[in-house]
Amino acid sequence: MKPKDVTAIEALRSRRRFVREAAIGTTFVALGGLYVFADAAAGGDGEMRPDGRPRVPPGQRLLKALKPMGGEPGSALRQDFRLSISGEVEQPLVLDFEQLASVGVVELGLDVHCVTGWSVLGARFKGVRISELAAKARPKPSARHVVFEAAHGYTANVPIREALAPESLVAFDLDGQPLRGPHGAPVRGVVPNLYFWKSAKWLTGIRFVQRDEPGYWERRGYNNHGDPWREERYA
Ligand SMILES: Nc1nc2c(c(=O)[nH]1)N[C@H]1C(S)=C(S)[C@@H](COP(=O)(O)O)O[C@H]1N2
Ligand SMILES: [Mo]
Repeated sequence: MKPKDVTAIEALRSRRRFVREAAIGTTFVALGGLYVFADAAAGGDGEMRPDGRPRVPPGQRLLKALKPMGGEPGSALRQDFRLSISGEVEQPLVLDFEQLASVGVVELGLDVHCVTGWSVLGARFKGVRISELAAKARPKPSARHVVFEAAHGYTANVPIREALAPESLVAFDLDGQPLRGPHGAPVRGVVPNLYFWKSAKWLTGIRFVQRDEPGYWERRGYNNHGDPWREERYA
């Protein structure tokens, strides 16, 4: 290979590295809303998170893509979708898909950790921050927990602080495509800092409550909180 080609390849390599690094934390405005592409959990391909915890929690192995884990699906049609925001809020809301998608869309690279032992790093979810929805509904000071409600009575409870973390989303696209049916189409919760059962698929509601209400799996032997770094797997 001629030295010139080697130089070109080196330039390409460093360009790629630059693009990869530049993508982290970059904010850019796109049609109709704010799009942020950021690797919220880690800052790229590092082994530690900004909070000092390892990127891969103990006892987890990596998969390339989400594995469909089942559950009883709701309608996958965006036109059928309604999201109610209820409970301890000043302004209860019901949003259809269009109204949801007009709130302020972000795209985040998020790590998900399933209690059964698999993790996916940097799954690219597009959606709306739950904190943005809360800003519209205005939780009362009495609100301490959030209950995610889904089709056929599935629920998952999350402490309000974790539900309103900047990386907690209501998501409708995954890796550049509309969410597929088995992953909760048209809209699912994504609470990446807790085990994935907290991320309700076929989402229908977000209810703010004063007293904690163990959800579907939490009443069936899963840990009430579900922190992957503490291995809060089962009760
Ligand atoms: N509505 C609903 N949401 C759900 C579930 C379910 O059964 N019903 N299962 C949970 C569990 S246990 C996991 S691990 C994840 C799996 O999401 P995935 O199928 O997209 O991988 O969804 C969570 N959300
Ligand atoms: Mo799960």
